[in-house]
Formats: sequence, C-alpha cells, structure tokens
Amino acid sequence: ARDLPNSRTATDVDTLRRAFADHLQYSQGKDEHTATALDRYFAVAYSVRDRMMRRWIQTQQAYYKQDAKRVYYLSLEFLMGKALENNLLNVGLYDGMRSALSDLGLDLADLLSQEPDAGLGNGGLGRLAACFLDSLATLSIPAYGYGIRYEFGIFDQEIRNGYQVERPEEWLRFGSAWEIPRPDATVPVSIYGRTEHYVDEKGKLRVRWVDARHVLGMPYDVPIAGFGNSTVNTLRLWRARASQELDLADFNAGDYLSAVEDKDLSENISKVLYPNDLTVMGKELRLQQQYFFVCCSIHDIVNRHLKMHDGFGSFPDKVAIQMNDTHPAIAVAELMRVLVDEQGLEWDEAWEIARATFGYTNHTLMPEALERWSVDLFGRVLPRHLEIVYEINRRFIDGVRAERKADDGAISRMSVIEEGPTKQVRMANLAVVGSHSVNGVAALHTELLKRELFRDFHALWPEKFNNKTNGVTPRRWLLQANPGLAKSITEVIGPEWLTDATQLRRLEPLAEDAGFRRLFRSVKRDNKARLAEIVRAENGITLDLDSIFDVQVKRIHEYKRQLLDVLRVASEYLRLKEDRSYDPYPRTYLFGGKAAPGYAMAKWIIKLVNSVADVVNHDVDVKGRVTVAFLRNYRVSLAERIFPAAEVSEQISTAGKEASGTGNMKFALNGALTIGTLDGANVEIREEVGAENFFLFGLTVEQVAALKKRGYDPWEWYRNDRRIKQVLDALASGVFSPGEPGLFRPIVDSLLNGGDPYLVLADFAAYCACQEEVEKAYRDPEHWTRMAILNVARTGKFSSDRTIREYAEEIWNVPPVRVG
Ligand code: DL6
Repeated sequence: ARDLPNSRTATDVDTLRRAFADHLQYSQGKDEHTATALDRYFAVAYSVRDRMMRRWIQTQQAYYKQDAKRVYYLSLEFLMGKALENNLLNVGLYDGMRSALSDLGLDLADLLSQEPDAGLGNGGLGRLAACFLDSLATLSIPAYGYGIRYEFGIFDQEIRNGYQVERPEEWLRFGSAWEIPRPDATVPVSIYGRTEHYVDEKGKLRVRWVDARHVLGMPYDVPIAGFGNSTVNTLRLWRARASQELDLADFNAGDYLSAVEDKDLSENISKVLYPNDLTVMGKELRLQQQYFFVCCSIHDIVNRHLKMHDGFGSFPDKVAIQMNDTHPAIAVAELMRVLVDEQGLEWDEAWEIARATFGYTNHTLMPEALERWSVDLFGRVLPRHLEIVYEINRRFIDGVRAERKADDGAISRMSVIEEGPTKQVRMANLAVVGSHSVNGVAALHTELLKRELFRDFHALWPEKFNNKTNGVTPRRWLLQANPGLAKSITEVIGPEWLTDATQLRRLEPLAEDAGFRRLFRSVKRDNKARLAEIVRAENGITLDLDSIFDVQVKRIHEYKRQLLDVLRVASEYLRLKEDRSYDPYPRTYLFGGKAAPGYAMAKWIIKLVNSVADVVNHDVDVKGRVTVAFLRNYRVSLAERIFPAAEVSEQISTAGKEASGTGNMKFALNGALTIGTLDGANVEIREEVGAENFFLFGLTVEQVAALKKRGYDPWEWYRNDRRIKQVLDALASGVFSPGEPGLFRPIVDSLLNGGDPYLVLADFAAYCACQEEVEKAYRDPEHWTRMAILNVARTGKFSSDRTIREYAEEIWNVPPVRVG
C-alpha cells in the first residue's frame, strides 16, 4: 500500500493539477487571486519535488542496503542554473505538468522563467561539475556532490555605458524550492589555534589541535534526478553557521556585540563565491572556504563509512573521492588528520588509504591559476594541517631520494613546499602526491600536463596519469535548450540518443536528405528568432534573421582571445567604410561573458566590444552588413538560448592555453560550425566531425613555442600586415571611442608594447582568411546545413555520460546501482 500512487506521487494530469492547487494554498498560502507568478512557480516546483522524494529515499536505501561503493565529487563550484525544467524532463513530468497548467490557463514557460539561476560557479569548471551530476544520476552511479551553499553566487553583470558593473546576485532572496536543510547532520569545524603534542595512555606520541575557533557546517541537500531512471542522488552544500559554544561564551562574558560580530565572521565563510576564474587571490577567507567544505565533507564521508564498517580496511573499496581542481586538495591532509589524530591509525596505513581514495582532476596549465598558499598563512589558519603537509612532503622526498628516482632539480620542483623568500604550499603538488590518479580534461591538455606542468611527476609515476575528455549533458544542452531540434532528431532516430549520445551518428545519412535539411534550417531559424527577441529587449538592437549568427560566449580572458574576434569585426567595418564595393555576407556578431572584477584588461575588452557595437550598429553605411551585440549577464539560462541559435562557434584560444572548453561541445551539438585553433577539446571535436566540417586556423602548440623561442615581436606583424596596422591605428586614434581618443590605449599597448602574450597579431591574418572560408561555405545553404547536421551527428563522444563512464570504470571502480 505504501507504494500506491497518492496525491504526492501520482503523475496523471488531474493529480498534478490538484497538487499544484494544493501547494499554492498550503505551501504558499495564496489563492488564484493573490498568487504571483513566483508563487505559481513554487507550487509547480514543490509538486515536482514531491514526486522526486520517494525515489530519493529509495535511492539512498538501495546504496545503503547494497553497501555500494560511493563516489564523492568535491568541488568549490557547481554552476547548476535553473532546476525546474531539468527536473521535469528528467523525471518525465514535463508534458503532464504543461497540460495540467494549461487546463488552468497557465503557461509553463512563464513560470519556468521565474526561477533564478543557481550560479554557484564561475564558468567551465563549475558547469562541468553540474553536467557530471546529471550524468552520474543518469548512469545510476552512487554519487554525492559536495560544495558550498554560497549565499551570493557569481555576480550579476550589468553594462553601463559599455562598462561591466558587478551587482550582487541574490539567488536565495525568495528561498529555494530544491534544498532541504539537514541541521541534524551539522558538522563542527575548527580553524586557527595551535597543536599540542602529547603521549597518550598507551605511550603513543599523539597530536591534538587546541585553542581553535569553531564554526558549524550545516548541510543543505539538493536532489539530483537521473534521466529516465529512478535514481535521485544528492548534492550536499554546506552553509557556515556560528557555533553555539562560541556565542554562549561571549554572551556569558556579557559581550553581546562581539558575540554577534563573531557570528558574522563565522557565517562569512559561505557568504560569497570568489568571482575569479583562473587567477588565485591568496585570500584568507578563500582558504577558510576550502577547508570548511572539505572538513565537513570528509567528516560526512567517514561517518557514513563507519555506520556500515568497523574501521578503515575497506575504505578505498567503498569510497572514491574526486577533487575538482586543487581547490579541495587540503582534503588529502584532512583525511590524514582524521585517520591518524582522531581514529588512531598508523601513518603508513592512513597514507595508503588516502592515496587509494583520492583522484585529482587538473583543469588548467595557466601558471596564474596554480594555487599556492604562503606557509605563514596556511599555518595560522590550519596549524595541524601544515604539520601534516610537511610530514607528507618529508616522506615523499625521502622515498624518492632513497630509490634514486629523481635528481635534486626534479625533487625541488615536485616538493609540496616551495622554498624561497616566502615559503609556499603548492596545492597541485599536494594533490598529485596524495592521489592515485591525475587526469587532464582533453587529450591535448593531458599530453601537455605530462610533458610540461607535471613532467617530473609523470617520469616518477607514469601510471598515475590519464585523460578524461570533458563532456556536457545532452539532456540540458539539447533536449531542454533546443526542443525543436531534439524533437526532429527523436522523430527520425528515436529517443535512445538521450541516454546514448553515440546514437546521434544515425543522423549522418539525413545530411543528404533535402527535407531534413529544410527542417533543420527552420528549427535554427526559430531559435535565432527566440534569441533575437532577447537581444531586442535587452540591447534594443534588431537582428537580421538571415544574417550569420557568429557567437563567442565564455569568460572574458586574454587567452580566449575575444580581442582577435572583435579586432577582426572592427577591421571588417573599416574595410566596408573604405571600399563601397565590398559585399560580405551579412553577419551578426554576438559576444557574452563576465570578467573577473579585478581583471582590468578583461574589462577593457568588454568595453571595446560595446564601443565597436555602438559605432558599427549606428553607421548607416554598413547597415545590414555587420551587427554587433554584447549580451549582458551571460549565465546558464541565457546560454540555453544562445547555443541553439548559433551558426558559427568561436573557439579561438591561443593553442595550448584552453584545457578543454565545453562551450565548444554545446555549440557543435546544436549544429553550429566551429572556427577554431588546435587547442583543448577542439582537437578531438575536429577529429570527430571531420576536418572538412570544421574551420581550422592558427598556430599550433609547437609553432607557438617556436615563435616565442625565436623572439616574437608584434611590431613586425603590425608593420607587415595592412589590416592589423589599420585596425590598431583606428583603435589608438579613437575611431571606436568618439570623444575619448586615448580610451583604448591600454589594449593597443598590451598588444604592441606588452609583447602580445597570446599572439593575437600572429594569428590575425590566418583568422581573417579562415573567416572568409566560413562565409564562402555559408553562401551555399545546402552545403552548410549538411556540415551542421554532421556536427550534431558526430558529437556524441562529448556527452558527459561517456566522460563519467570513463571516470567510473577507470578511476573510481564504481559500478552502477539500479534503483526501483
Ligand atoms: O574542465 C572544465 C574547464 C575547461 O573546459 C576549461 O578549458 C578550463 O579553462 C577550466 N578551468 C578552470 C580552472 N579554474 N581554476 N583553477 O576553470 O575548466
């Protein structure tokens, strides 16, 4: 009887309608006259959540009963976006709920738009974590995501007078329908203080951490539903709360205000996401955040294990912990502390367990992203962990020396402690030493890790290194984002592609089917119209639906070379002005992305795009040929509108700099053709879709290295290439900043006098030539559509299901557990 459908579980349209009405009344306290769109959104969300609850509980019971090996994905970022539509699709309620609402005269789409994005991440790394959660649940893998419940996620970006302005993003202002607080599972966390070494009653030398400050970690659980199965996994996000003991002490001392201040200080830990992507700030609060969520998560993991097992002998057989970049690397030291100091294990045994448990994913070769903490700061915040890190390092170095496996130079490069005027803890080295697996996120990136960043480690432990090319979930990025294309695909090849993206290959023959090509074009056009509506409302610009939609959306960074794109657009404009007979195919250039608030050059790039847009869009001489728009506040939900509408995907980073990219995959999956360099996953995308369906240009990693070695002088390119000279002169003389001639001097300076570190000028001519090929191809719509269809058909490899299956089989050794 327990399992008979009831008012909270039944999925027929009548019951869904009643569930919605009940939640409006009993959860929101509203009737049809007083309810706002937000109330209605909540009523739908609660109705869906109810229908996930039993599966959630059953999933956890199944894991418990089978004593399943679990995967724990530790990540400081989960860029989830909106949840309702995704949940509706994953649990199969989308059509039913839409009908139920439509019976009430309501439009589901209107309510979906009420949900704020959960923007708990910066960009690729955080969105990858979100795609992984979707795939883990869909593949029935017993998994938990662990992260921080930031009160403020990535800032809202406004554009004022062309400049980026950051605004706090308050995703929790009206509460979240998806999180369940679990105060019963609160974890105490210590920071600061000092260590005391003592001899215990058995005469054993032990260490305890004393005089620490205490904070509490309170978990909020978010259900993560698999697609088309009954699995519901958990994303557990920790919120920092002031500890009672601390408050009471201050209250008792009569110091009410300082008690409240202390409370604020503790709760600051989960207040805000650091908005830097790829640069580290070395801020004390950031270290506190890292330790806070790691400490809570390790405590949770160990507790769950001890509920089922005596001791730790089987720990690595039951637990796999994946570190998403080095941000959680302190987990290595924390697990050692728990095992040795709290559980009384011998060091060697604990170390073997830790190494067998942890895996580390590296996401960048950029030196500025490699986390280092000064030993002073580290020791002040985490005194016991510093001792443990030193001990790990001492034993590691002694071992390498004893076995004569590396020379002194290699040892000093591999040391977890960097010597020098200010000693530093190298988190990447800690992660490598403390893991049994180290992976890069695309084939090229992994090769460069082995050859460059981790060369010494690779020589020492070649077997530790492996590649796991990134992927994206086809449910959110095709089914949800592009319902028109998804429907057309399902009509011809059936729905299997949704859980087996390699099935998309069956579309290949359709590239030769004129009827399918027509359908494909009409879907693309509808998607362009949907996006054009947003651009009209936000930017006041009317887009020509017949123009090529050429898009670059991603974080703004010099290495991603938005500059290359916008300089070419500016150059096209100048060419149109001077040559009235020049007749390029009309193009709309769309840009979007956030700049780290302290990254001046990235902010200049945003201003430049907006200024070029202003000049170009208002010049009647070029009207209808070139249109430019910067889409403000690029985020997951906006990305869902952009990828389906794109025709040209700009993946133009300097070779060797983009670890993988995942936007490149989302574009291709939605039938945009890539213009790109041989960088990151572009290499593999090109292999899959075929060189003839990909617009390749630019220097290779080897050519970049050779050019730099030879001595790259951007002035040479300036002098020898008329287009470069013309566009830089125009920039410098204020053509794009009327009334402020020197405005873009910093950009021109960085290119000419700053050495052009990302080789914008060196790749400029090749890029322009390649764009001409793009245009030529677009002029033949049948040919273009064939290429676009083949891109969709051949991007199945880049499903995050494939990626996760590889992690599960090759790193975690975690089999699926089917639920229900
Ligand atoms: O692996 C996900 C994503 C890659 O696709 C991007 O190429 C890479 O830049 C990004 N890396 C980071 C590193 N952040 N830190 N530290 O975001 O990861």
